Amino acid sequence: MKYVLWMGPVWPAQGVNMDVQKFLSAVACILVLSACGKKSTESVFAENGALDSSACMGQAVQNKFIVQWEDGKFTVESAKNAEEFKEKFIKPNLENIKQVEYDRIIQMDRFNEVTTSAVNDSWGQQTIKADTLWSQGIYGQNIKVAVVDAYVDVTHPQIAPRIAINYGEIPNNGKDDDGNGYIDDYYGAAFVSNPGSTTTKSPHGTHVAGIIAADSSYGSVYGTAPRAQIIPAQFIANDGGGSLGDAVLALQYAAARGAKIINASWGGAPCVASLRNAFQQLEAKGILIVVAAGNDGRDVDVYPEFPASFNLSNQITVAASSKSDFMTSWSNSGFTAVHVAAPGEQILSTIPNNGTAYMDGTSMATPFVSGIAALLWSAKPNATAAQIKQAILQSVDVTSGHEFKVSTRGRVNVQKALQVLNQLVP
Ligand SMILES: [Ca+2]
Ligand SMILES: [Ca+2]
Repeated sequence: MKYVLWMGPVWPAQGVNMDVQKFLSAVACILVLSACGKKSTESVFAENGALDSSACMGQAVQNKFIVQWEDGKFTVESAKNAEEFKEKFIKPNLENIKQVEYDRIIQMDRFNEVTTSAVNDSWGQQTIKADTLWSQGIYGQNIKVAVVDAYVDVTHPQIAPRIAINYGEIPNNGKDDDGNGYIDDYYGAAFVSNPGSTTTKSPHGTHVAGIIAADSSYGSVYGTAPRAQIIPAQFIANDGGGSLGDAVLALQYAAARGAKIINASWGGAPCVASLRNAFQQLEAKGILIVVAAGNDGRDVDVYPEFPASFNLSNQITVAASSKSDFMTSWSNSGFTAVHVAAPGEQILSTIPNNGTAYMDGTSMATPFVSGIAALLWSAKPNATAAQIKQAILQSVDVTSGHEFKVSTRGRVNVQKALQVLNQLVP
């Protein structure tokens, strides 16, 4: 099982026919693990009886380990092998370790993009009525949204003004000037332990960032929340490779930088105790996570994808609607785990080197909802993540004849969402 960037058009569903039984046993083991009262070197090591390793379809990295500490922090550690790691690392630190998992290689599928010269095409922003908030001076100002994804081009003219600068940090001096544990994180940080050989920048992260917050004063793309601030937290290399450990570190970084919203336009493997724990920590910090449902045309209530199917209280999982306001043929769906639809077909946004491109995917639908959340939060800064989620879910457009196979049956509408939020947060 691999993690994929949820961008269409539809990919072959290879490797995604998850064995439900294996999944269930993995879940059971996670439950057993969390209920486990007595700690030992073996019991905290999730690969050794505590978690069914056969359900972990991503390739384990035999010399790297994701450690979750009792204080909630995650680190990724190295050792020659599991035995050495248990002996030399887990044993002396057992008291402070909550859980250990093998790190796992995750490989994104390739995706298509259609580059285009500058055109004005903001059908998605129009469909969700973003302009009705802009005309009230609500632009997502002061709200930080983390793009936990591939590379984000912070020099793109429409993105550069929207990056959340870490002013305590001096860039490119090889030092962690602000002492936050991350060297030279002036714009953001990258957690890519294996950069691969591809030097052409992946367009995915820049496209996602543009849908959230592209500044239309400097180009043809309209961001949904054009004054929100983007925190780039890269864990996917240009060749589409990444690891579960890097994803967890990127999520942790986003939270430390003050993200209110985390955009997760990716998904995959069932072996995800660390990922779920990381999501739950974000929940405890009041952060909203917006997650792509995936592009396999499947019901994720029946065939779970993660993180799409976690269905945590701080999570909104997003399907992709078409220009004609139907579900796209390739979008994943589910009446329980998927909450809303948002525009995800022929979406114009930014790509590296001052470019623009059309792309399809729940990867593109997800940042519309992240942008909506930023707009709402900037209108009501004291709202909780639960209230923002409630406002978005209770205000969808449900059109007779083309209801969506999502828990709300509808497609997001930020004009109505603000009305609901105004009721929830006077
Ligand atoms: Ca720093
Ligand atoms: Ca520095």
